[in-house]
Amino acid sequence: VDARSIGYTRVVFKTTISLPILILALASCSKKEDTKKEEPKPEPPKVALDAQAAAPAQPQIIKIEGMQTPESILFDADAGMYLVSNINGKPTDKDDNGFIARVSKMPGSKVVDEKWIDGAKDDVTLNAPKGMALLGDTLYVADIDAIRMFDRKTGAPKGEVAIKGAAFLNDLAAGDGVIYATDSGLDANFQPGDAQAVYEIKDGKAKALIKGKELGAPNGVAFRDGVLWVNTFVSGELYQVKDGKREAVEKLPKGALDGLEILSDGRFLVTSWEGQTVFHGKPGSWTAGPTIKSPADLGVDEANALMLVPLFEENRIELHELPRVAP
Ligand SMILES: [Ca+2]
Ligand SMILES: [Ca+2]
Repeated sequence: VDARSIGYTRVVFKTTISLPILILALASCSKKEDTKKEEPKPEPPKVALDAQAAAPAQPQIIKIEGMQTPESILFDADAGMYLVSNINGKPTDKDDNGFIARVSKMPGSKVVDEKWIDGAKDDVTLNAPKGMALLGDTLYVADIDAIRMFDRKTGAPKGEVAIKGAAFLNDLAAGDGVIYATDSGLDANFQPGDAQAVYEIKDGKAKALIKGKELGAPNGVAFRDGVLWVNTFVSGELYQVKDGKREAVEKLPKGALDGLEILSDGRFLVTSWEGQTVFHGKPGSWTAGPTIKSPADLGVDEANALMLVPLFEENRIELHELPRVAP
């Protein structure tokens, strides 16, 4: 468990910077008062101070190990928990061994319940959990060809919505009283087929908003200001789904897109396996962020200015500082 707990580099960094500045301030104060009576006090260690002041602020990365093919992270702010979906095996295998881990939010993030929801239990079915969304008291989890529901507080199973013809349900997003779901339509060899779709789930029923081979393998989905956004794993595109059509289609600088989040200030975050990064910006204007290998479906904790990234092929999650807004 100790290996999963994390450090406080940010706090240490701030402390080392502030101490010499404090000494300098005290030294200069006393110098003004005492110049007539005493000899000048020794200069503070100027070289050391300059060296510390010149040190660049290192981006803080918190790594939490112990995951098993993590695909998605969702911040449940009410619970103060980062939920991590763990496929634990292949993303298309119905092996009923997937699980949802609960990681306490920052500061002091650590795994508090590794298998909070556990497919290995008899009363829980969870094969290869991927995207998640919260709506009311319910946690929704995409799982190959079904969307499973759980009690948001206890994790107890609450049923499922099976989607006929679904092959690779991937990400979920909550809208106005509905859940949106992507189906990447990938087979076991990651080839996209007929099942590609974007669904709306309402009152326990799924309806395809758009479906077909030309969708580029829809992956991340986000809903903001009445607009439904989707990114794609195979074609590397971002687009809106509107009235059964793709609109405002654009390619990002790199492909194999996975996670999609829209921040409260309107900026988009898009993870790219090909770019090994998180792109941030707005449609038409993208900047690459930190290097992250196999970055899957990220979450955000805006109060702590963090993006929460599962490293699909590394069995860990990383918490990175949110990109700052350009001055
Ligand atoms: Ca089970
Ligand atoms: Ca995904």
